[in-house]
Amino acid sequence: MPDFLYKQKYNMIFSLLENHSNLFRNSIPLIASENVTSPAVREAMISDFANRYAEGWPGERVYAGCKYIDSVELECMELAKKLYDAEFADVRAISGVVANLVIYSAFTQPGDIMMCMPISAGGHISHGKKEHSGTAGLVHGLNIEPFPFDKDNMNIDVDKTVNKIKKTENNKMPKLAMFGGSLFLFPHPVKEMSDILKEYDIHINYDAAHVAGLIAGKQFQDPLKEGADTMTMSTHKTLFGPQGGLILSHNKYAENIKKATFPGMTSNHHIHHMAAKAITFIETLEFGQSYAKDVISNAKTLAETLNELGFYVLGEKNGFTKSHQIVIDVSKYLDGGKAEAELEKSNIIVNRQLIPGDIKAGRNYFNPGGIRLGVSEITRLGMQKSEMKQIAEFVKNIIIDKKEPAEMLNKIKSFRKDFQTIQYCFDNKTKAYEYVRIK
Ligand code: DSN
Repeated sequence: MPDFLYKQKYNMIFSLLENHSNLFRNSIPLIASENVTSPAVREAMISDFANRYAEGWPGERVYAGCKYIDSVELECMELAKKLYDAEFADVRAISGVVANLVIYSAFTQPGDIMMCMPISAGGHISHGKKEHSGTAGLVHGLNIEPFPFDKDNMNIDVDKTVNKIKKTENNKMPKLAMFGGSLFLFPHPVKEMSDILKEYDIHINYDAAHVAGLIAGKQFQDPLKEGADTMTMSTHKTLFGPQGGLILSHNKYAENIKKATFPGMTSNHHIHHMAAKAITFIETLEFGQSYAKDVISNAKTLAETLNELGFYVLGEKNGFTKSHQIVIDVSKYLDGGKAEAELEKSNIIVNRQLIPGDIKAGRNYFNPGGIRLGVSEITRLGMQKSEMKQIAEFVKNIIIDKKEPAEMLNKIKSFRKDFQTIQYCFDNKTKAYEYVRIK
């Protein structure tokens, strides 16, 4: 290829990056697993930490040049422990999936059984079985036993789970119970089940990836106090940090976790993201409670309005949601994949969602019955009750009224103009989706 074409490609990549920022500046981002970071978190991510290695534990690194990295990491661990009122924090997992793999490696052997939410009812792929290429089965060789699920309550069925455990033969007893998941409307019954799980020597992990910011903001359950032995999470969903992972636990599990994290699951642990986690923990200690309250109240308003407008919103029996998520069964109008595509034409960004009953109805991940909406990002942009009502109306206009995408796109771009700054942070002079040029 002639050299000048490389420069064209180089420029093209940067234009695509700018186009992406422009798209999100003009969109209503409702992916429940996403959020936007503050300018402070972005600054930490482009620091020189991004170029360094710091394998091991602070003070015991296998490289020189780590004195400032060590100071930040020690601070980061202290902040994580304070935020989650935990005895031990390992801030090195580079994602929620890696954090879960650390738990699998530290507390189970390949061939052991893990009980968790079925993917068809909202379990995460990292909890999945080998046949589905799920991390637990494929990478660590765990066998998966689903928690019985109660569709009306949209939650784990406690009585059926307890019966199931009591009837299980000793050699088939799970070694690990994994709470949490991707579709996560209501707190999971950790408190209700921890005694029985402990009676059978089952390690309890709580995957807080989705609800980490709500737990930190003290507006959701507190898994470690309710009986979880360990808690894993990603750091970029309701917790508005960089993409990354975090593990919290009681002191007695610290050494197992440390070894499984390094050298087990990570070599370098993306030091710039570690620094950005520290900044996120400070922001969350300062602003997390009001943010989490606003997220949950926004989710409730959006769910109630969608319901009033004629949508079948799941979880009605328990008030639709107590988290950042809303799940709608759209199968009366079109499938979840098509709903996702229709909404995207007007810059409303959601994801299709398998919902209970889909597999029996012959649906799969490509054409599930539902869509999932999350309000973490739009709350961080300062949207409140009236905006939730307006967004519900937009969704209705597109899915039920089938209005022209071009007309909707204009309305949505204009609605979006007033929400360009990050809230719940110390410094926000750089706009939320500003493309920052430093080259
Ligand atoms: N798949 C993501 C979710 O949306 O839940 C998390 O990894």
